[in-house]
Amino acid sequence: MNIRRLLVTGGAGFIGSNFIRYELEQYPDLHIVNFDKLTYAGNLDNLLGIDEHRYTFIRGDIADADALANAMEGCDAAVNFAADTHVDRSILGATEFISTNVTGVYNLLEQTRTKGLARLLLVSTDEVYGSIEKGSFRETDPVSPGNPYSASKASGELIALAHHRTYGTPVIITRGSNTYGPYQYPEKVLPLFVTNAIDNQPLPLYKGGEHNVRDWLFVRDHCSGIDCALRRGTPGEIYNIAGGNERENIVLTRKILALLGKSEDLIRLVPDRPGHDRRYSIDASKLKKLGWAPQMDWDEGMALTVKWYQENEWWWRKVKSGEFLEYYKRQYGKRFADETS
Ligand code: NAD
Ligand code: TDX
Repeated sequence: MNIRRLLVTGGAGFIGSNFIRYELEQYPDLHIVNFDKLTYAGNLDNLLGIDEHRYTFIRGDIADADALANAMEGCDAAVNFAADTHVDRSILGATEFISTNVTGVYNLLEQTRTKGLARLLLVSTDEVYGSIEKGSFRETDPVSPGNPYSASKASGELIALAHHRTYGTPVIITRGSNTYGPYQYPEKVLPLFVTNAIDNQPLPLYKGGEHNVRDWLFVRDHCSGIDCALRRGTPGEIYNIAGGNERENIVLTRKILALLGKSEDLIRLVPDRPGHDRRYSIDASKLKKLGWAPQMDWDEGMALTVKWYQENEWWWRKVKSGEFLEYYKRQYGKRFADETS
């Protein structure tokens, strides 16, 4: 599929900014339009050094249909990363999650249909399946989201699938597993624990969830998976993107501390996340049949990622200020007071 002008929504966030770099590197004739609201998680520092001749930035909200329509003008295809993405924040309040992850997705579908775009790829998550004790979910399994974030993502997906069936809208959905790498906002466990440990601050590991399992996917592998589904996938289909690196949270935590040469005394077992999903696991053989395979080994990816945060304090120290500090207090203040170890 030949794409000349690609709309990327949410391209100033973690995976979106890595995806823009990936696409510009892979396709020399491609122009990217990045449409991003710049919420607390959007950060133009993530895109410093991008070739400005092949890139346009527009600030806007996907829940605003008119602004989105203007940004889409002249584009052949769109990839949506724009979302409210943090489970713990969705538990504190989910209004924004519904606006962006449901209404925003509906606007993308409507604009894709009316403007006749060749493809819309919606970046979704393995969390829509819910937790699984044994084995791995396939794309044909039912969704069973367990928190407000994953429920909002599943809602957007269902509207998209119905849109495809009703109007033939050429939408493709990917469900990626837990992603790690450079430029991840430090509310997520990995960058939070790495940056806290660098500062000798405690690591708030959810007690009862120490043995919960996540499947770690390096961000570049997530980007190549999205690219593969966008260009080689079939409209109306869903594709899992799995890292193939299932690790218990305690194993991840110890790995971070070992890479930084820090003591395990920094670990604090704090009250658990309500409704905490125990294990995520997905089978990516459908996407692998299209030619995708993850390239990054977990040990290498972890070493590279931890090193990136060590070498880029300028990036995360700016982020870990203002709004972040207020959030941190709200999220962890009482937890640290109630800690059980
Ligand atoms: P992020 O929180 O780092 O970035 C989200 C971006 O979306 C930010 O730039 C933000 O400003 C923008 N945004 C938010 N609301 C918007 C709106 N209404 N209009 C326009 N822009 C808006 O997110 P991320 O971790 O990069 O995740 C990107 C996508 O991948 C999300 O859809 C998420 O559900 C999905 N995903 C993430 C992971 C993960 O582990 N991080 C795993 C699987 C799937
Ligand atoms: O302080 C913490 N302590 C802790 O023990 C945090 C923030 C998390 N955790 C645990 C909870 C989870 O078991 O670590 C695990 C990972 O937590 P998050 O980084 O919040 O990710 P998760 O809830 O698994 O969701 C992520 O993966 C799927 C992304 O945030 C989603 O956007 C993506 O869809």
